Amino acid sequence: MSRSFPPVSLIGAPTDIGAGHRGARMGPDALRIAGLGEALAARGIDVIDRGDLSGPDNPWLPPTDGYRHLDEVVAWNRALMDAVGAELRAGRLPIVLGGDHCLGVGSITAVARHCRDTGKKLRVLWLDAHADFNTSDVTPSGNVHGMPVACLCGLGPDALVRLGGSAPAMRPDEIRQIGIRSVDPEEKRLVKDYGLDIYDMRYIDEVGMKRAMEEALEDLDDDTHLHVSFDVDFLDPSIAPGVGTTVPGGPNYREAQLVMEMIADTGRMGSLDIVELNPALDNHNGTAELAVDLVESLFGKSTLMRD
Ligand code: HAR
Ligand code: MN
Ligand code: MN
Ligand code: MN
Repeated sequence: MSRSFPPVSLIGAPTDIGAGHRGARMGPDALRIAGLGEALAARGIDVIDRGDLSGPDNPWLPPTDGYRHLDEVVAWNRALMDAVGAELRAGRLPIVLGGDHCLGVGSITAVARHCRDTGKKLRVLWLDAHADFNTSDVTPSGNVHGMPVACLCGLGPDALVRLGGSAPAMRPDEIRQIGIRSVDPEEKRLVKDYGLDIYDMRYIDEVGMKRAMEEALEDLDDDTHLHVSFDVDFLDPSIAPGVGTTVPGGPNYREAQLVMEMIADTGRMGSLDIVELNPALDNHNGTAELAVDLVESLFGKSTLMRD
């Protein structure tokens, strides 16, 4: 193996508190059953499974003031921020097993703080069908999994925006979004106002995934901590049906593999979220198995003999 990876810690966050469908709470076990830990260990990586965090149940209530379950979302994200921060301080690479994408707030707030404490630059790669840049004023659903990027950039409820103390956790120029193909009308205006760097499917169709990824990964240096937030609905639903909010027209199997291989080639990935997997909607755990296959590529498994 030509690359070496830091020791990895798996952190389960079994909740669907920010989602519009129940079932993502089963994501951590589905990824374990699909062999995530064993697959990484087989690549020579030191893996510890820290087990699951605990947090409030999903009360399944309608939105209040534009948010569903905001207090519960905050509780889960606080627990996750603490767990991710502890792994980073110990020199380990945390892999968050979600859970829905509201968890990106806690995970990335911890990563951003770690970067500030260690003098590193932050680059977030957000692999998703959605921009996740809604606010309580414009959300069509009240589901907080549609809001984490806005919260991280300082636009959202104080309890999430200030989760890590200093706010905002990151600047819009620290994130690149790949695979986007569903943005709500008012959300479009917000992502333009904030100047988000979005490689949407139209752009990927036009220039190809290779060039889109080269641009998204530009200017990484030895001092950059790369965080990958992998929303499984990034993938085309024909290969990944086990998610709550499928959107047609996503990356196919080879395009997704190329994304992961190009990230691995940077050697800079320092943390990872795997979110939105919903085993209740999956077919024989196939989407979880695909996610594990892609994560193996993120950790250097190449389909060609390039090592
Ligand atoms: N944009 C829609 C909303 O805010 C759907 C958001 C779906 N988000 C996720 N994560 N599945 O990307 O309600
Ligand atoms: Mn998402
Ligand atoms: Mn999504
Ligand atoms: Mn680090």
